[in-house]
Amino acid sequence: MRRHPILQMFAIGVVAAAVITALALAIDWFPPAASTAADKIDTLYDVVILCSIPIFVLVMTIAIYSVVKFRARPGHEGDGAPLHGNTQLELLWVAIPFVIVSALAAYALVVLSDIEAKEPDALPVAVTAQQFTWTFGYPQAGGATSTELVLPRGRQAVLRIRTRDVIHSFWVPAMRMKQDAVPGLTTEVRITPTREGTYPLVCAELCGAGHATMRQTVRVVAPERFQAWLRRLGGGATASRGATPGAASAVETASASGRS
Ligand SMILES: [Cu+2]
Repeated sequence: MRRHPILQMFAIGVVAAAVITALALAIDWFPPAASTAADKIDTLYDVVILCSIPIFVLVMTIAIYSVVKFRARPGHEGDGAPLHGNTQLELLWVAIPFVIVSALAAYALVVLSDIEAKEPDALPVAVTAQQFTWTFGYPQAGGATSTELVLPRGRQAVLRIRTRDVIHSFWVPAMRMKQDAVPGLTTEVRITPTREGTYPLVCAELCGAGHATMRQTVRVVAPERFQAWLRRLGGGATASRGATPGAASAVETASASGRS
């Protein structure tokens, strides 16, 4: 006895959705987590996978199955069955996506406000992007700069990002945080590193011929080692001050008056 084609179609769709969703959840999409935001963002991704992949697979199964199974047979030249709108069905397929998308937006908003929450003792770092390099200025070291972003473990850093030329994008995949550098604006991103180690920092916005080479590192160290590093950087700043006297003294004045 032949199974009903619609039932067969849904059975294939449900099995395919289950297999592909399980595969998508099993894949490690991101490098090991190195910030407080990482777990929250990974969970958000899993929820989005759970909501979107089954629907996508089910819709594609119905489309492909219908094309194969219900195609016009050779010699069949008659009209199809006359179809009119179905108000109930249309209301349903507008209402269900509306509820799903609204719920996801609300959840994402909660995660966003959570990972962007300000902490009072955040460490300020001035990030400067330019074709094709990143520079990191530390107000607490007299405005001295480094080509490596060094951060203490367990303390929130507030990175104020500016660009000297075009749009760039500051991205540390291990910390899951990304923020654009936009000409004329100072953008901000807050990161609380949780694990010591060295992580890639990449530019995530096509910014010119050397874009692919705009990669540096973030090094997360213990708080004591960070303070020692900061002192060394500040000590070495005297030598580099001659190069950019205006910039260095402006930062120094700011950090002297607002030292935390
Ligand atoms: Cu770039």
